[in-house]
Amino acid sequence: MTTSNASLKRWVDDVARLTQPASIHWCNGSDAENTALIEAMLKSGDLIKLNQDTHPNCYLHRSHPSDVARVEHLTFVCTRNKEDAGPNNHWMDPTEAHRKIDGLFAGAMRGRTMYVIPYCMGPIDSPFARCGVEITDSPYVVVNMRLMTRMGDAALTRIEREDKYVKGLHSIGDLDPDRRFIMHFPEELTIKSVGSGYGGNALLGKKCHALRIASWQAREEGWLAEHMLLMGLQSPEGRTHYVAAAFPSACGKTNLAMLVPPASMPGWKIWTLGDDISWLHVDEQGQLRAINPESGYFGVVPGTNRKTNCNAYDMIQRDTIFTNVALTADNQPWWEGLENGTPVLDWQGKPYTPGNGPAAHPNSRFTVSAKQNPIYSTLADAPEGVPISAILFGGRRREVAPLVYEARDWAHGVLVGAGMASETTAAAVGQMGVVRRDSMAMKPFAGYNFADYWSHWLKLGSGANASKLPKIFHVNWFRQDRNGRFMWPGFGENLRVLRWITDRCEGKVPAIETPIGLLPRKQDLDISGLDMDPSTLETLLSIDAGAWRQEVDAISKYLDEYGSRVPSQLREELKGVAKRLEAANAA
Ligand code: SAT
Ligand code: MN
Repeated sequence: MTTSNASLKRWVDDVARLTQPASIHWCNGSDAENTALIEAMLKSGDLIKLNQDTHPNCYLHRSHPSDVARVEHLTFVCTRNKEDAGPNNHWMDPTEAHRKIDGLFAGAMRGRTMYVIPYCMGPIDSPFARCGVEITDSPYVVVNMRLMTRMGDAALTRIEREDKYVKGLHSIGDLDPDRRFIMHFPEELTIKSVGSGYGGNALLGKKCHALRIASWQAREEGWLAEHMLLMGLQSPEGRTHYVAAAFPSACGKTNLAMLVPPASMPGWKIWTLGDDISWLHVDEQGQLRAINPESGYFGVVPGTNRKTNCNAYDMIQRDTIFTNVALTADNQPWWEGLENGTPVLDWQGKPYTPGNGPAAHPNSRFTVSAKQNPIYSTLADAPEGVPISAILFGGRRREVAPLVYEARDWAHGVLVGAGMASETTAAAVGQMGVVRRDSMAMKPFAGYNFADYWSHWLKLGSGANASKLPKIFHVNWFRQDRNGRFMWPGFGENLRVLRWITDRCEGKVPAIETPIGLLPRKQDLDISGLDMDPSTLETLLSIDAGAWRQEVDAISKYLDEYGSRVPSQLREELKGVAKRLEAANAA
């Protein structure tokens, strides 16, 4: 097989000349192709068959022990002008970057098969979808891309029609971290990734395309590519609000998107559209709408069980690829937080000894088709997307950030998103639990200068129909008390907070004006049936003026790092918060 598209054919030929594969395979996305790839990987040891009685069609992949997460320090945005990449990105001159990485690609696929994967991010017939082609020497990448994107013949047909697509070149190379680079050339709509076979480093449709390159394209074309889950909240009266929510990696996006309503909220229904990425557009009526560009989930496994999230738990009992989980004696996947079973082999395949670290890697993952989600929204495939009522920003904050607050308006909401901070997690290599600024949860994913990105957000809001703009909220499920215990139960109980949010969207309840935004009145947040004393709720819904003055100073310093490109409107918004804090202090 090949293609009628001359530029694609030429690129594939060029790559083959550089990387020297033994053969070239054009992926059509069929079941037969998938089965053959899995068979081959079982033979080569790339995949291990899990217990087919308990977990039909489930497989385990163990990645190289040095290759278990995204590598932000090896991820580059290569723009002609360094300022365009901004202080939020590592930068390399594009000519230098191509030279360096092409050197690593030279002969990299010798003796291997080169797979050409045409894919579409978003419903195949959506005007908001965008296509790409990933070339890779990893069959694991192919079977994952088949779950995560609309991959194969239909995508190729669209690519041939449009003649515009993102080019992604990937090779696992020799997996040596010293020869590992994830490089983005947004001006050329090109990605080159070498030396890693893991998740976001290798499945180029995901973070590399749908966030870094797409955020760049989105600014040029007037839309937003965001690190946001997408969900519908249906009230017992049958009204559905769609919400997009940005949280950093491994902060519970998948769980929130698949939330199971608590017993205290009968009649509520949740519909999942996406768990990681949203592409947002203002439509002709000035309404913000969103699609999920992905078609599957690459979710964190540890902690998933019947109690925390039975939807997610049920979904991964079949047709799932597990990466870096542990194994029981009868070959069932095992991870920390699972209620039963005993691990005998850890994520590296070594005999498991308790007390010697976790059995499953903390960033172990499942890959599964979104269609397996029991609460998959029928609108997830709608080409026009869904109208957005509310945007949520949230991080992991032990202190300072209250359970929930509402921004005063769009511009203030942009400040709330820009000032977001969160403790780091196992999703990226590096120290864990350190608070860092993570604007809109896009620190690792914005493909251009954050200062320009904030301007773009502000501009998008001013160009939309103000009465139709979604409200913006900040939430924090992760507040801890003095003894380090979580103060809010999280998981399904988060719906109590989401209900307040939809009440606000419908203008049903008033809110309390504070210097940082609008907070719920205690009586409007239902905590019936929760084992929570009133003082805990008090703390969750109050603001510490001293801590917030420090927060404002920290955000101000953070904005300073971005110099003169920072939009003055954002600084004005921050000054507004500072002034209101002073006024409250004086009163
Ligand atoms: O490895 S991924 O980037 O796909 C997962 C994540 O960090 O969110
Ligand atoms: Mn993510």
